[in-house]
Parts: sequence; C-alpha cells; structure tokens
Amino acid sequence: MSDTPRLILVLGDQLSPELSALAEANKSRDVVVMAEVADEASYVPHHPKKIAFLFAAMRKFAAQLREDGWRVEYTRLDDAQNTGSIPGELLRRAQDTGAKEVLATEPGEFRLIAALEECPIPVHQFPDTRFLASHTEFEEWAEGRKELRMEWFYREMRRKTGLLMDADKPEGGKWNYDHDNRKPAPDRITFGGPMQFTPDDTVEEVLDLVERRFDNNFGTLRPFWFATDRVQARQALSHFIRNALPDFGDYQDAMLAENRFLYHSVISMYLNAGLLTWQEICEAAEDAYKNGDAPLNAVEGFIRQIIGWREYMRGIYFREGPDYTRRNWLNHQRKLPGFYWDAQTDMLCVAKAVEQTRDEAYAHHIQRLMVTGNFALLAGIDPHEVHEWYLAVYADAYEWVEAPNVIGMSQFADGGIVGSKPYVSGGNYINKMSNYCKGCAYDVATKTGEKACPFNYLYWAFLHRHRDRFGKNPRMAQMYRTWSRMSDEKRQATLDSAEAFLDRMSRGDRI
Ligand code: FAD
Ligand code: DLZ
Ligand code: SF4
Repeated sequence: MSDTPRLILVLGDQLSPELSALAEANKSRDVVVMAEVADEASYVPHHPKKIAFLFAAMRKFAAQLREDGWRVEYTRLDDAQNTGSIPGELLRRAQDTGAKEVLATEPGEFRLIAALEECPIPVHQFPDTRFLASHTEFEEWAEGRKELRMEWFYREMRRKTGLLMDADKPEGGKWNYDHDNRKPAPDRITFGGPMQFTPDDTVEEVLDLVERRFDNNFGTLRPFWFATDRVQARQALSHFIRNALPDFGDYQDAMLAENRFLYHSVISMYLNAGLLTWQEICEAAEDAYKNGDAPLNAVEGFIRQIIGWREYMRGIYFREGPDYTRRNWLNHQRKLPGFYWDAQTDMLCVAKAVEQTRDEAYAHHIQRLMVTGNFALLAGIDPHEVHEWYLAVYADAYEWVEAPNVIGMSQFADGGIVGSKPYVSGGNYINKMSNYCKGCAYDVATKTGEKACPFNYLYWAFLHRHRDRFGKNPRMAQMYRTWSRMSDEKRQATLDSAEAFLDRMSRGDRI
C-alpha cells in the first residue's frame, strides 16, 4: 500500500464519525481537511446563527477527530492563507502534504458536487450513507410511478426499518395518524422549549468572529443557545422526547404569537449537520411509545417526518437535478417584498414568523408552509427568490432538503411533483390554527376592502389567475365551485382588492 497521504474532506454538514469518506480512510496515512471558507459562508447571506453553529460544531468535531487519532488540517476563516473555497483549500493542502487524491462524501448541493468534480486534483465522492434511502433505492421506488406520493414511499421505509411495525402490519393497524394531529393552538403550552446551552470558549470565539465578519447579514446572533457537539445534541433530543413528544402530534400544526417552538423538537439543524442520526432519533421516539411515555399518533407523526418526508425530499432533489431550483411552473415574477427581511408589515402572522426567524434562525413547519410560504405563493413571488430566502435564513437549510420543500411543497413551482395541489389558504386556516388574527390590524372575517385580511382576497385571486392549471384538479373542484357561485360584484371586488394590495406591495408601501 502506498504511503502517500490522501486528503479526506469533511464539510460543515458532515460532522459524523460514521461518514463514508472517513470509513474509506486510513488514520495512519491520510489527512482530514476541514475549512471555514468565504464561498460556503456567502453563497447566500446565511443567518449569523447558522454560520456560528456550523463553525463552532466544525471546530469541536475537528478536535474530536484529533483526539481519536486523526491528523486534521483545519482552516479558520481568518487564517491568512485561506483561499476562500473548498477546492482552493484542497489544492493548498495537497501541495503541503503531497497528496494526489481526495476522498469525499457526496455534498448535499449540486453546486458543490460540481465544484468537486471540476477540482484539478481527483476527488472520489462516496455516497452519503447517513440517509436511509440511497439514490438508487429512491430511483427504483420512483421508476414507472405516475405520482411520487410521500405516503407510499414512507410505508416502504417503515417496512425497511421495522419502525412501529407489528410483523408486516403497521402498529395500531394504521400507517398514518395525521387525522388526529390537527388540533388548533392550545390555551397553555406545558413545554418550556428546546434545551439551551451556554456558549463555551470555542463557541464564544466563533461568535466574536461571526459578529465581526457577518454583521450585515439578516439575523440576530446573540443570545446563542444551540448545541454545538454530539453530546449536547443528544441532550437536546432526550429533553424533547421526555417533555414534548407526547404532545407533538396533537399540536403539530398549531401556531402561537407568544410561543415560538410549541411542541416541536428543534433538532433539524443537528440532524442535518451530522450531530444526530436518524436512527437514534427514531429509536428514542419508538422507545417512548413502547414504554407508554408517548401516544402512537405523536410517535408515528414524528417518525414519519424523519424517515418519510425528510428522506423523500432528498430523493426528489437528487432525482430532479440541478435545474430544480429554477423551476417556475406558475410563472410567478414578483420580487420578494422587503418585509421578509425586516418584518415591517401589518400582517401579524407574517411579522411574527419573520421576527422569530430573525431571532432564532428557526420557524416551525406550519409557519414556513402556511404563513411565509402561503403568502409568497398567493402573492406570486418568483420562487427562486423565495428559495434563496429560505436557504439563507434557517439554521437547518441545505439545498437537498430546502429546495424540494420550497420549490415543490410550498411554491408548487415544480408543477406537482411533491404535492398534488398547492398549499394555499385564506385567513380562516391561520385563524383556526393560531391566535395571530386576534392581534392583527387586518380583519380575518372581512373578505374585501382595506381592512380585510389579505390572505382572503389573494387566495381567490390566485385560484382565478390559475384556473387553467387547477380548474380540473378534483381536489380543488369544490373551491372553484364556491368561486363560481359568488356574485359578479363580489368576485370583482375580490380581484380589485387583490390588485390594489399587490400594487401597494410592489411600490414598497407598508402593507
Ligand atoms: P419537527 O416538527 O420537530 O419535526 C421533526 C423532524 O422531522 C425535523 O427535525 C426534520 O428533520 C424532519 N422534518 C419534518 N418535516 C420535514 C420536511 N417537510 N422535510 C424534511 N424534513 C422534515 N427542513 C429542513 O431540515 N431544512 C430546510 O431547509 C427546510 N426548509 C423548509 C422550507 C419550507 C417552505 C417548508 C414548508 C419546510 C421546510 N423544512 C425544512 C421542513 C420543516 O419545516 C423543518 O424540518 C422543521 O420545521 C424543523 O423543525 P423541527 O426540528 O422542530 O421539526
Ligand atoms: C453552510 C456552510 C457554511 C455557512 N460554511 C461552511 C464552511 O465554511 N465550510 C464547510 O465545509 N461547509 C460550510 N457550510 C456547509 C456547506 O455549504 C454544505 O456542506 C453544502 O452546502 C452541501 O450541503
Ligand atoms: Fe394573518 Fe390575516 Fe390573521 Fe392578520 S388577519 S394574522 S394577516 S391571517
């Protein structure tokens, strides 16, 4: 065997000891390369908390690898020799060490996969085995199907893992307990929120760096409370399983103006960066069910998000290819309004979602889908702009998971690959699931005119605008019938209200 070292690339969202590139490597021969680089930190204006989380977690992971006997060459953002890109750092380290090849785990974004393919030094990209379904497995599942519905894929994953299975039957007799999981916001939340961690010296050093270098990015850096290593991430997971999982199902779709986390786990940033595995999360949830600590509707709903939605979204991203983020099936062209960056809007639901995104680099699923996503779709915002916003502002955002959620699920820009109908609603849905409307300057019960909730008239204007696309969709037939039954005056007043509102928005007026 040659003694020439090889470089082992570990990216910021690959902080897992079981990473395929590390499994292929030889501790006594090879050199691990990790790098904080300007290219990765600025391809979208990431939230400062996201950058701080990744840099701190990268530094701690590098220290752990060294303790485990690896030679690690780590580049800090401020290092004088930093070339500013991942390929640049690989070339520099290759020159220093004499390495002639690189072992990598396939990145989660096409942009970076292409950059590694084009790198002057050969880079072998191994499959990312931290996921349940390989690309081939997803392709085989998708092959020949007319519709790629998550539910069918999820059942395969249940069978494959044996999670919540009673021999070959689903636990409790049903695959999906979503029907029980749509309760509106409760009066009182008993969960105090995700576990918070006091920054240690490593984190403080990174916070100072991020404060200096990314001061102009959207988002509040301090207080910073994320877990930044595996031990802490596991504590955060246990805290959720013990204190919130039992109510996760019931209130999964609820929203509250005064509570940012409800019964959500807030672990996606840890899972996506590699600090937790899907196996340990799902096993902990299943154990809670088996021990009688959490009901089936909660545990099934939670496990479905991880082995169902998360894996399915990744499958779609890699199947659809690099042009996916440019899809615009509805031909929406409006610019993303400024209030997505400064929360200056009278729509309280949107203002609250943006404020908490700014403060926490987090919003839960229904806020992302039915508030900021719903509004962007109704208002006809360019889906690529929407995509770039989501990719920047959330601590858990990488293209493989963000793009199918935004382009597919939320904006219907892929023409119906992820969803069979667009996720749009008027103010009624938001009012039912939250307490936002009570404190809003707009009136959710009013349908047209200046005081009316904008979601109300924008909803009908959206259906009207896209009748040729959705008019024959059986799942939307009822809504089109309702629209058709309205009087001409009412329909015209609705369309006029929508047009006037969108004009004001495009002019930059406060809305
Ligand atoms: P919980 O509600 O506690 O759910 C548990 C876990 O299930 C999550 O941690 C996550 O790993 C997984 N999960 C749940 N829903 C999804 C989903 N639709 N797709 C993939 N995984 C899911 N998730 C991301 O990880 N990164 C993103 O960039 C991202 N962007 C989104 C954009 C939009 C428009 C929408 C509608 C959803 C997006 N999601 C994204 C999915 C989901 O909103 C987040 O995973 C979830 O809010 C994370 O919070 P949590 O850990 O408290 O999740
Ligand atoms: C998101 C991110 C950021 C902000 N910075 C770095 C970095 O400096 N170095 C690094 O290796 N990775 C970083 N990442 C994560 C990468 O962007 C991520 O690996 C790709 O987007 C693929 O998912
Ligand atoms: Fe949002 Fe409309 Fe309710 Fe205001 S009234 S909070 S804009 S849904």
